[in-house]
Amino acid sequence: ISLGVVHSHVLSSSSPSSESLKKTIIDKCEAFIQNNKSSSANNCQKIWSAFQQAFVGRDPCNVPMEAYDPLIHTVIQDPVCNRMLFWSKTKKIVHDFTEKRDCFLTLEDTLVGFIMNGLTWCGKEDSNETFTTGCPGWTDCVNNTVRSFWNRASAAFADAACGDVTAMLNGSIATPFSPTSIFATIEVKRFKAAKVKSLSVVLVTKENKGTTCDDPSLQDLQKEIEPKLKYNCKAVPESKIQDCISHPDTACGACW
Ligand code: N1C
Repeated sequence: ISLGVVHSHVLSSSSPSSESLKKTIIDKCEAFIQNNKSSSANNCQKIWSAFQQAFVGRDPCNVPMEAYDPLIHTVIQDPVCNRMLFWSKTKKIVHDFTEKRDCFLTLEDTLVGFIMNGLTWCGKEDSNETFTTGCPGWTDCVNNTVRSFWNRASAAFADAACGDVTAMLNGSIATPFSPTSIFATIEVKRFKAAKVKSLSVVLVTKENKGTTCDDPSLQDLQKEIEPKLKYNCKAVPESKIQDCISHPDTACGACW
């Protein structure tokens, strides 16, 4: 069955002032639902209220990922077996690709991922305000508001994984399977052989230079996954993926 996913990245990417975080989130939520009828069981007001209770009134460096449990449980999201695309250090090319085609779906193509993508937010201890500036950065403290959200949303996305799963990794960096990435620390650990049949790594390389599928970090990845889960890796020149981005009629299966 077709889930009729429309890639709505273009619809909203405005950066909100602090008074309008609520409006930004509700607007993005409603825009997504407009374009993805399979999400229409969701209630954007309820999503906002579950979201804000995770961080309002809290020290922005002390928001554990579990704080977002109520948000994750509020969102209704169908799993899409065989089409889930994970990534690490390849954000731009991955989304340039999924924007053009419906054969793969990243977390940002789901309701929560779409809403929060590109946003910064936090609260303050003993205050009911929300902020979109002056919030701790990604590496300033481990349990920061934004990072904990991505950890929790990524965990839910990986828990829902089923069938053949794809991961696009960066072959132009020293360690394509970076041990500190969300992909390594959260997602890979949650792929369960009972549901996930295989993991296919697409290693994006610059014209057959850089790392190969023999890279030690990819050996580590292979060791990490459950033995019953099939693993394969293919180095694909970035230009080949770029060609697929400029020619959206090319069958997805021919892109790597
Ligand atoms: O740490 P990473 O990559 O391995 O995380 C990527 C991994 C993907 O498979 C996604 O499912 O984790 C999920 N994810 C997002 O969906 C996401 N959207 C935006 C993780 N991080 C995400 N961001 C931002 O990208 C986040 O705010 C942070 O700045 C980067 C992390 O990406 P990475 O290190 O390349």
